[in-house]
Amino acid sequence: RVNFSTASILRNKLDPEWAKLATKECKGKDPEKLLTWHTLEGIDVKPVYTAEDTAGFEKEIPGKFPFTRGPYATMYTHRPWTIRQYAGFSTVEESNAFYRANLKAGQQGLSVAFDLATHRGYDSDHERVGGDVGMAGVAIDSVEDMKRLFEGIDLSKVTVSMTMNGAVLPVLAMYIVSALEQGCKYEDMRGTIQNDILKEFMVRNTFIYPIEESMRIIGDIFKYTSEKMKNYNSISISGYHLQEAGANAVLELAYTIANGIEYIRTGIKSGMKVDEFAPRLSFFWGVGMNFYMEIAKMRAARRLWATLVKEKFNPTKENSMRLRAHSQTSGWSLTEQEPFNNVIRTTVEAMAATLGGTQSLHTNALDEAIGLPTKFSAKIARNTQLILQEEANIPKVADPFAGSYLIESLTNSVYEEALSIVKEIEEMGGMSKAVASGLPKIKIQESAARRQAQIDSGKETIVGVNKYKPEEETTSASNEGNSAGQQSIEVLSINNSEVLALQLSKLQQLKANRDQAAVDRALAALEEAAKDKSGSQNLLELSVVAAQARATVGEISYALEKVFGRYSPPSLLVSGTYKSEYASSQNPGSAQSKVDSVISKTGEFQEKHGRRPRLLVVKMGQDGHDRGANVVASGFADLGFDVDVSPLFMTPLEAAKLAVDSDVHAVGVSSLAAGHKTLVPQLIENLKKLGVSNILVIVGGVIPRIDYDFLYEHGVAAIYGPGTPIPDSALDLLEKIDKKLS
Ligand code: 3CP
Repeated sequence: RVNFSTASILRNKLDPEWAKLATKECKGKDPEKLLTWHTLEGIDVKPVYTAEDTAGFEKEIPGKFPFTRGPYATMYTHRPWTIRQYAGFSTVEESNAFYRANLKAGQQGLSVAFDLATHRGYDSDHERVGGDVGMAGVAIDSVEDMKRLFEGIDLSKVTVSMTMNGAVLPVLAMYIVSALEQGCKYEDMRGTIQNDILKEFMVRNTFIYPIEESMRIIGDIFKYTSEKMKNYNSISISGYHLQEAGANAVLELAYTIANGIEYIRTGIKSGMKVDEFAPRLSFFWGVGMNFYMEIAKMRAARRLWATLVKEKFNPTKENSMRLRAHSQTSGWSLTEQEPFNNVIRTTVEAMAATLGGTQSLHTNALDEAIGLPTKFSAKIARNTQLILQEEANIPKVADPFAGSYLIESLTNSVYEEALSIVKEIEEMGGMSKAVASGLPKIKIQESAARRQAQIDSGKETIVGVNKYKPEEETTSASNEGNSAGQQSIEVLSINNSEVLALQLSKLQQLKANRDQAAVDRALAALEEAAKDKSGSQNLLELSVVAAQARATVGEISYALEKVFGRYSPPSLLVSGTYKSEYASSQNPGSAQSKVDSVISKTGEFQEKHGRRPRLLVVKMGQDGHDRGANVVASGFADLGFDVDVSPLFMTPLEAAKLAVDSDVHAVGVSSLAAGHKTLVPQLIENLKKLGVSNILVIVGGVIPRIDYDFLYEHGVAAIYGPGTPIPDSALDLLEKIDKKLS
């Protein structure tokens, strides 16, 4: 295949003939210095590639080890990628209607989004989840909900992916029971369960149990599905969330592959041979705006996985080494400002994903930085894929970028860089140990802070946000249409209290009509099996029995929680990265930067008030998306604020008490899961009840503009939407605190 050492040497050289021409065009300046692109991944991309850059590469074909060119020989020429849009909101009735309409309109597979209460293993009536029920996904409490979710959808024909990790046992069990009660046989159940808990500990935070116990659950799922559900993908090892949390392409790739290796070890530890389960491991990539890099990443990923699985586990089946992946265009790349630009971004990203050879794809809707997709925006997102499949002829050729001097060379560089990170993790004893040490989380946070600094300083362009800002903004408005003369787009809003009331009445009904003794027996059996450290009883098998008896998500999760405990992560924060990256992103000799001016203002504040401005950044409800919160917290700290970060999953009362105990000037709420209208007013109410009137509450994250007035009326001091540079929000907050104190 590749002669890496030759490739590495060649990579840094420019073709001499070209260099001569370029020097002339660049008027004597060194073209290498002038034009080389230093990527966030630490790779230097040259301005031009020639045959020299691919010298030493062996010829490869798709469908054959090491699968750089694709897992199948014919790729899309035989079967295009699956158009699989991720969706779920409100009640099972509403989500079911949405799925059926989408399937009718050209969508080919389902991908279910569950609400955060379900993710964290709570029933809708649990005291910690009120604001989350039905908001960022569909609410599921029992197998009756699950059956209704798939009513009229033949589970032996439509492949269903479920994004579920923490509460994977009850949710997968309920899916299995729903399929069986529909008449679907085990071997006809086709689909994917995300089930990737390691990345939850790194970034996404919807874990329930500690690492070791969570890995035992994964082993049980591999075992059960490999015996009974042979066509079911037992895991979706996810880089997507790492990218969304700020990882660059190389970090995303390396950590995902290292997670995959750890999962193979988990399967072997639970008594299987690698070939019994590895063919059904699947992957999931985020695809952002870094077009060439994303294509190279997907090609390098297949080669890296195949090579490492072969080397470490010596499988006999080719399929054990074949990496198949779903991809999602980047939610992070979407902007609240000028949301129609997001259609273009998503198209570019979808092209990278398909040219990179994805098996299945979700394209984001244009309004996802603002709120939940509407029917209108979902249609455009789906049509983006249909147009690529049926108008643009992308499926007509397998791996069309093969042989490109740039892409082959970049594939090689990404491979090498990622391999060295995988080795680092392996030297730590594998990913479970690395995760426990906190290293991957910190590395990803650093990468996120660096990127934010590049955007805030203008080094990285976001059209319509930090460059080419329009005079008249397009913004979200009410469903009725325009407001204040601005162009507006519709946003979907969910009535949380209606969904909650419906779920509560369904739960009551379920509990009144089931055989309670059978439920108690099933839950007791689960608890006993959890206690048995030898793991002789399969926890998924017992969860299926409990789901059949109509035990709820919360009850099944709690039976295990009683034994395993509920994991609470330590708070980790990077320091100094934002400030130093901002400084190095600036043009040399430019005037005092915004960062320096905020730092001197926080210094003046300290002199005037005797202490630094103090901010508590909080995450409330079950929303564990903490990239924004962490980036803001470390950015504000670099600007001279004292910053506290709350534990995840606070109730509004707990957050208010923490703010008072920490004696802060302001509480910054980060909300990405649509819980703001319930949770923020409750926080302010609780602060008042605690007798505090001088703590400002500010809000950031995904907040639709139509909710701004509602939040201001409830006492919010400021809202900083996506795209607000950190120095701007810091300065604004500083002035507001100063005014309040004066
Ligand atoms: C495909 N097939 C082929 C060919 N192409 N056969 C011959 N020649 C070809 N060229 C066959 C396959 O072998 C397979 O059959 C069948 O066709 C389907 O193809 P596939 O590649 O397996 O495609 P699909 O069923 O769509 O499965 C794709 C993967 C799956 C494997 C990636 O895991 C998947 O769908 N994942 C989706 C994950 C997802 O939706 N995640 C959403 C996360 P056999 O099965 O018989 O082999 S959303 C998270 C959002 C953010 C958040 O968390 O908040």
